[in-house]
Amino acid sequence: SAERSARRGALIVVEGLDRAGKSSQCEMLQTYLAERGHDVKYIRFPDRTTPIGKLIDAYLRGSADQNDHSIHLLFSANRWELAKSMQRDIAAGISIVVDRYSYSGAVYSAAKANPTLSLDWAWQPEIGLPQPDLCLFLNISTEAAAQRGGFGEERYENEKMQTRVREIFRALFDRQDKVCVIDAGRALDEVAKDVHIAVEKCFVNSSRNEPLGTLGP
Ligand code: FDM
Ligand code: MG
Repeated sequence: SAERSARRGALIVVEGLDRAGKSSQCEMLQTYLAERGHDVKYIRFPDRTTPIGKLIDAYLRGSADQNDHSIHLLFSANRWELAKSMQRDIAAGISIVVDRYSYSGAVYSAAKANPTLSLDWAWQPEIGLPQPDLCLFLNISTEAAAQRGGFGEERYENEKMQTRVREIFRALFDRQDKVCVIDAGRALDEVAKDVHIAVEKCFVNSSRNEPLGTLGP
């Protein structure tokens, strides 16, 4: 209806540890929404295709080194360079499913335990970015994640880092609203069912009658 097409899209973020099934759930969610007549895009951070993204990719693969603060700001800049196009899409009625966002950005950097890179410091450059309507946190134990095919080759893919990331995700999500924690240690379709329920709730939420917000402190 005219009323529906006048509505802005929703910004839905999927977060979690490595091996939590984020990418699978994002793809399934994109299909689910498209089948229900929504215009929907799926994007992921880091977006390794931009010039900044290529620096991040080299860092993650271990072919380049970066200072902790500098790589942190590049991850954030990688979101800022896409912020305008995300806002445009949302205003045009397109919903976006985002695989990792500012939460990963702050948490992975803070997990390095660099004394001058606190979670608070790490969050600052995210302030002002588009505010998700919903953040789905796919929660999985470190052990269960490790059982799912073990760790990969990239930086951060080790047990020590993952355990810290897990703790800091919890601390961050304690103080964020619009977060839905989902038990991701189950079969894909069971997890997907809970994802769909949370997204349906978000879609009927009246906050979508207001413009897309921005992340606050
Ligand atoms: N990561 C991801 C960060 O450290 N900061 C960020 O801002 C983002 C978006 O990059 F270890 C980390 C998380 C992960 C790595 O992510 C690559 P993918 O989803 O595995 O490609
Ligand atoms: Mg990974």
